[in-house]
Amino acid sequence: MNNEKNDTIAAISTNIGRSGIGIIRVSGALSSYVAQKILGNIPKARYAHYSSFKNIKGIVIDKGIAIWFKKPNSFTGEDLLELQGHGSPLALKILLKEIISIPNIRIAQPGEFSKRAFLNNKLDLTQAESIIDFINASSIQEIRAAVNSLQGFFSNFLKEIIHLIKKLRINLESIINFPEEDISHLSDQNIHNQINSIHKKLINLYKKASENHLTTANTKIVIAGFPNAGKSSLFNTLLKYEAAIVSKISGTTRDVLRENIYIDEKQVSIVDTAGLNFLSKNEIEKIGIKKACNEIKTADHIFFVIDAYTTKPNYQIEKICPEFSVIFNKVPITIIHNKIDLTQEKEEIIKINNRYVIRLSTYTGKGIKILYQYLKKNILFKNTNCNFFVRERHLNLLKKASNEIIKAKNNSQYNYYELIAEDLRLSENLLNEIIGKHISRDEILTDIFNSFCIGK
Ligand SMILES: Nc1nc2c(ncn2[C@@H]2O[C@H](COP(=O)(O)OP(=O)(O)O)[C@@H](O)[C@H]2O)c(=O)[nH]1
Ligand SMILES: [Mg+2]
Repeated sequence: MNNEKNDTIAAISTNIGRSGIGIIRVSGALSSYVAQKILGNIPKARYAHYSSFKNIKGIVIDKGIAIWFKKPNSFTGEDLLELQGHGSPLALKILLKEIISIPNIRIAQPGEFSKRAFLNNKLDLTQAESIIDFINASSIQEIRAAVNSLQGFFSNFLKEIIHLIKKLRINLESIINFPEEDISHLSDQNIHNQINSIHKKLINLYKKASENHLTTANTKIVIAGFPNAGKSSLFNTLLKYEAAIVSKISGTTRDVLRENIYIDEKQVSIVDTAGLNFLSKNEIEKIGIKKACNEIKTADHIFFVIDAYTTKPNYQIEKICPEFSVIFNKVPITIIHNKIDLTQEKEEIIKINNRYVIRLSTYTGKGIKILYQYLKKNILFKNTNCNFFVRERHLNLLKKASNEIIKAKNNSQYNYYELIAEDLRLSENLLNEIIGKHISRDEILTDIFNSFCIGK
């Protein structure tokens, strides 16, 4: 992204396409000059003015509402002019062309309005990120989470922990710098306890954040299992059409099939895979199994399908599938005990060995309702009061900050005050990086704001 922070920028902020209204935003020191040129005056701040939008020659291009925001009381914190014209893509482009023909005014980069809002302390970084999450939200839950993040839910948790770390650091600095002074220093036990309590808070936040990450991200469910268990039948059932070939012939599904479905407006990616026939000698089948393994490794959740008729009710899939025991410990699994029409078992959901097992039949449809309910309640919307929007970047930094606190905890056992202070300082910096404090590295900001659309 451009470093020219002082440029005045302009962009069409609404979707390009025919619509009722189209908005152009101009932000920066020359916005007032743009207002003079296009409207003939600088409108009273924060009032809606019905005006003519004219080109440099004084010819009217459009008529609409102009709103003038005087800095710092604007979205970007700069002087900002908003022109709400008719939603004609052509008229908007002509108007924008007029604006950027004024010297020192250029088209905004993607996300540059939000970046300026962040740089001018109008938003912290998690709040700025939540704007794009809000725009991209694919479910009501995600909208709620993004709004909460925008209101500062996540950053408030972080700020509380940062405050505790800072307070403790100040105390430690006083012990390090004035050990002999007659000041009442914290006891070693107290230091240890405070670090413990900070660590607990960080772990809780990380846990909450990871849950939110899963509930808000596009969840990928991989259907896996042995050949002929009914994986493709389940895939088709969830898709509500015959996308995958179903047959009695073992090894029918060779390639990975991937489709998106919507459940209560939340997008879920469903993946059908080849049966895990590890003894296969067939080269193509072997490639399919390798592909299946890659999908399993990157799943948010696995539906492991078992043929109730041929497979004994042995739900310890780690034992029947030792190749995957490591992955199965990491990715949550639900056992789909399929073909109950053949075994006369009843449709139900039970918990065996701490894992849910759903007995159903893709053939008769029995138990499918239970599966949907489970999917919604336990996988997609398990945290319905989903507090905030979490990104991979946040989770990584939280994890790193937590690791520094663990080091501080260890060092506190030996009263290594200097080392503890340093660990705390690093942890504090990492947490600050989440909310964007002390971020000076332009690439990070560029990465983040580049995912925005132009005009935002
Ligand atoms: N009786 C019965 N047969 C099923 C059921 N689900 C799948 N099948 C049959 O099992 C065979 C294998 O199904 P398929 O979905 O291709 O299994 P995959 O190899 O795991 O993908 C096919 O003949 C299906 O018709 C079920 O619930 N009941
Ligand atoms: Mg199949």
